[in-house]
Amino acid sequence: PPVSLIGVPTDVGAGHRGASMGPEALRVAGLGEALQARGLQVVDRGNLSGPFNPWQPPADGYRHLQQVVAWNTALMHATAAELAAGHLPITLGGDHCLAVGSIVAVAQHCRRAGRKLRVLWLDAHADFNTSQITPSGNVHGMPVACLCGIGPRELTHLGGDSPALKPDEIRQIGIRSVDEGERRLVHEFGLDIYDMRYIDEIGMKRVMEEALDGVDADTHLHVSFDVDFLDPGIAPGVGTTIPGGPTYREAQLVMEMIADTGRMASLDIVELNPAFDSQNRTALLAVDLVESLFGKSTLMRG
Ligand code: DIR
Ligand code: MN
Ligand code: MN
Ligand code: MN
Repeated sequence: PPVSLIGVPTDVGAGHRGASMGPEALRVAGLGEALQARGLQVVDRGNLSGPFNPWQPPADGYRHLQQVVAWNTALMHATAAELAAGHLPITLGGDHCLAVGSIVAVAQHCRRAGRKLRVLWLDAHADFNTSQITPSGNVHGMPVACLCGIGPRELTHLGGDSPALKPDEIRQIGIRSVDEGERRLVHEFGLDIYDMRYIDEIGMKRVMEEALDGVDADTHLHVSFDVDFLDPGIAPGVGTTIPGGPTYREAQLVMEMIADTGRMASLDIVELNPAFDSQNRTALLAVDLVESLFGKSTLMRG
């Protein structure tokens, strides 16, 4: 299907400024051209607009909740429109709070079409905090919890019904930073977390086989790619680097194995922060990996 790029230039959910520059950095790194070179039809919808970042401390456990809701509402509608048109939407973030809006739209699209949904959450973090347990108040640490029904009503019910997502529809890969209260909550909800230790022990190939198990012709696969998933040595351009992430080769394998399923139908690229990058190298790496996600490989299919 045609691919639609949706720029969402905001950092209202993050603890550092700069992810708002992510969409343009991805464009400058050649994302659109790279996808076209894969033979895809690419439509760049430009950037959504929304409130500026007021840079306030958290209130009642949330930073900038009203602004987060505004951006997510806009993204939910934009994503729904692309899916309804049969396009494959790519969210160009922006911080990871945006996955609430994109995934609520994807989940509704799947429910209506009677399709199964599988979300792959590539991240250093579990993003399963709540206002009670968050160490920061930053909503980019909360989107998975919101999607699973816990969080502020404006986000848990963004699309009307809640929860948007059942815990058994998501697989988290690359996780290596989970806050104390968050750890209890992910166990309580039974989230499937392939953390770095598990990846070290059984290897990325088997991890991906497990994470993709059950994905079939009837499955809508959504990939939520937080760029801090990658090892900071290769991807310094993010706000919250955590050491010990996947290597270049491991990350390529993740993307190639997702491409092999042929089922990816929507994608978020989030948390890229050009203010922490050098010479746009992290954006260039993200583009390289997204090419693999869309089927580029050394020997097969050109
Ligand atoms: C941390 C950081 N767990 C928090 N989360 C980040 O503030 O909730 N997620 N950076 O991507
Ligand atoms: Mn994240
Ligand atoms: Mn993260
Ligand atoms: Mn679909």
